[in-house]
Amino acid sequence: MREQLAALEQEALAAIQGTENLQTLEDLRVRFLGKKGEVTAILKQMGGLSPEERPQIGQLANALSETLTAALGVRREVLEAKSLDERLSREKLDITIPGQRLAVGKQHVMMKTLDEALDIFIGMGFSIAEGPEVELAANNFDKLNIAEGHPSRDWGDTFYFDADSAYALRPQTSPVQVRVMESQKPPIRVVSPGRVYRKDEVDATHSPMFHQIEGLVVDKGVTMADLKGTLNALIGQLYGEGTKTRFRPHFFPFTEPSCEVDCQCFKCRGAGCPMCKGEGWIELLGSGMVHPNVLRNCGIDPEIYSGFAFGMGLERMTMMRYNISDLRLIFENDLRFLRQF
Ligand code: 2NL
Repeated sequence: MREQLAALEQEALAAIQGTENLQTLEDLRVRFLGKKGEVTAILKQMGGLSPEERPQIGQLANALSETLTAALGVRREVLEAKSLDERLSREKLDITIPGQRLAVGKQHVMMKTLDEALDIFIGMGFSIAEGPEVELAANNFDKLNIAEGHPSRDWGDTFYFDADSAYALRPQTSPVQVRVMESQKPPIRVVSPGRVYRKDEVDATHSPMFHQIEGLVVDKGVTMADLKGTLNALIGQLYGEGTKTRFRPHFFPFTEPSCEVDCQCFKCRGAGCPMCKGEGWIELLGSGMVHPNVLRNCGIDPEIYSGFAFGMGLERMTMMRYNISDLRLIFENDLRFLRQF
């Protein structure tokens, strides 16, 4: 039995030294020291030994166990270090390779105009309201006092979704304000920015999709003076304090009275130039006192409340501010153009 143990030690140590990977090393541990391992097998035969020999052999067997455990541990450390070295050299980073430059985007030129305008409105106490781009004809037209048969309801002008003309892409953001009036009590002070859609052919000044900001104020005792004061303040902040304005009578179905608002040409100061087509004035927006029918349609009593509203196109404003000659440039997303702003 002594010889058996000695032979086993030789064999096991050689195998442990000779192994090159951690899995084989674990297999060896099981083979020699496991519950059904070879050392255990020898110990189980000790029943046949004499009482004098039994403790001696037992001691030898235990010593062999310890020797092998130690040898396995040493080998494990060696192999683990080796495998770590291999991984480190395989995964080595070459920090001299040039990095990939991140393409940093920037705000779109029209959103700059929008942010600027919204800042001014927020400064005057307005909040911002948004709503769906696919709207009920009721909100797009009926409640805004735009009667059946009005040209803007025509299939040639509006993008409808169904044969009954019940749903359409909103042709202005007024329906957002209809929703505000139906869901909030006066005083109301909101602006609604967003995309609007009309069946226009694309050219230098038209696009079937464009952006608008509309504004609405409803309270007791709101008059045309509030409209003028608010819009003059807006134009003063947009184009410089003291910019002259002109309120021309106009017609909209949803306001009465209505007016279009011009400012004195900021390029020629009124003398007449290509910018204002020799007029000396530039048309900026449409506005008016909210029609009593509109207030009533939205659940507000026109005997108690009055209001004013206005709407303006963002593309035109952007084109004037940044001297852009063709509206299509704004939507073509040519980075050479967009990076300028
Ligand atoms: C334009 C100018 C305008 C409004 C929009 C409005 C909204 C409600 C009630 C009354 Cl909820 N009016 N919006 C008023 C005047 C002008 O837009 O040139 N539109 C074609």
